[in-house]
Amino acid sequence: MLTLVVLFLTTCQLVPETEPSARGSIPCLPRLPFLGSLPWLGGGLPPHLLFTQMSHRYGPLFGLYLGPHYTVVINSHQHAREVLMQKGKDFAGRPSMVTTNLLTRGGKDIAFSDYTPLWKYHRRLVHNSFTLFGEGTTRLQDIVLSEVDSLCVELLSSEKQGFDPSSAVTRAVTNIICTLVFSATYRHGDAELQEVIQYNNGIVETIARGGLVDIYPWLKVFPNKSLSKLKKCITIRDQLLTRKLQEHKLSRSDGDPCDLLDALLKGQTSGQGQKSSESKDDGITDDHVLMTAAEAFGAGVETTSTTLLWILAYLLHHPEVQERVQKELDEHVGSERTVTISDRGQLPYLNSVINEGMRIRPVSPVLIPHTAMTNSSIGGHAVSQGTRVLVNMWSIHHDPHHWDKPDLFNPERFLDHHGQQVTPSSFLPFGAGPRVCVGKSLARLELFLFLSSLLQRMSFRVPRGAPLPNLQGRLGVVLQPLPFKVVVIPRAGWEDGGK
Ligand code: STR
Repeated sequence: MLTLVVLFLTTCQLVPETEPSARGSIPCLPRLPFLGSLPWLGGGLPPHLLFTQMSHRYGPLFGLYLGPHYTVVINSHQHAREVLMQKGKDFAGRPSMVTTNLLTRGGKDIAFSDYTPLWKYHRRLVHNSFTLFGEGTTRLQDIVLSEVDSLCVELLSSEKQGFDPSSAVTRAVTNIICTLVFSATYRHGDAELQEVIQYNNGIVETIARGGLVDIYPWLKVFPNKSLSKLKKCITIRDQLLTRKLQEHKLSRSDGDPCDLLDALLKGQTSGQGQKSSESKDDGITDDHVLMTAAEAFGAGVETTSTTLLWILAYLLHHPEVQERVQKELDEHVGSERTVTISDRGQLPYLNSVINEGMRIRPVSPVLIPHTAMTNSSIGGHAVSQGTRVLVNMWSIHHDPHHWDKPDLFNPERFLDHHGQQVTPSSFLPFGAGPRVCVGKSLARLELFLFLSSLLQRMSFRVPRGAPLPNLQGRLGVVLQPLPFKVVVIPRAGWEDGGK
């Protein structure tokens, strides 16, 4: 055994430096032929913690080989800003991966598709369709508020001994996305809504990013339980969405688009969406429309519901924070009316609680991998085209040089001495630059409306004798809290569920 280890360690010194320009002087983990640095990445820690630990040894910027793929890991906000913003275009590419190719029909979506002119047009369409709901109308807010109301009623009539809030929260958030994507609103327990929730869960369970097939694509020829479950869920998803797409095609009108599917169908036949005869590109195809809708679910449901649950978990640990939010709500809104988005400026403490939740438990602790589209540099070190770049948001959000006691839940770090909101430069929960989250403003709107109404109408406590929620979390496709139970206590005026 010892000889093996020694052999192991000596061979890694012998690996010839085949890509000196790509390595530059960025410190790099040892590596072996074929395996790359994988033998040094064991130990069972999830990637965000492993990379944070390594940054203590190698510095905030280091390289490693995921099998054959040279990958740079970024752990400081300066380098993150350089890669995402200053040189955003240089690093806006995405690697091609087996699981995400399956999920998106080879990159016909927004999040995982490589950076091309068609992608830019496609992204703009989606972005515009969100603002179409928001700007100048209160439609988006009405959709969210109606789900918030039902969620409050459901929670207020829930089991008095304590219950797990996650399915109610997921259902509410899923319903919002259903309305935005294909104008369906489901009643509690609807079979189709249940189907959506189920296939989504299946995908979430099986797709956990960074699996071995994404490093060695040839592994996909071997039977693989989770890959086949993933395929099954994708088939169910595609059937449902194809049906919705057909319905939309039949009922199209010339007026303003009423949902995301409608907006994409309209975008297909105008501008760059059209198939151009001189180039190879097919414009926005039906596949693009389907994959965008599918992604809106995955991205819109997992992230928002997880963030809400993290914030609830922290509020259970910090009842004083919960009380202070409620005090702020009582002072500025009261209990006589619904909180609306126009109250956002008046509720700096609540906004800080939301920010602190996203800082301390970012749903995406390591951002989706970027790739260098051209030869470029990071922190003055040369980085060659094709290099993969991982931004470790976890270590940026827990950097002790920028955050005092980073492991402490303390919303006040987002307030200045006058109680005004501030946004520290080490806070990038949605990423930044050309690949910044498309759903950012929708997400912020939802988080605000959900938390303000929930805390206006009820208080959350740990059930008698139950433990406080575990704050460690579990990394699947996003960083999730482990299941926990709450008791809901109606606040004055909300004892019967609603007014
Ligand atoms: C969740 C499961 C699913 O059904 C579809 C998707 C596609 C979009 C993914 C989403 C996933 C997980 C969270 C992601 C999102 C795109 C942006 C978001 C990765 C896999 C984050 O970056 C947090």
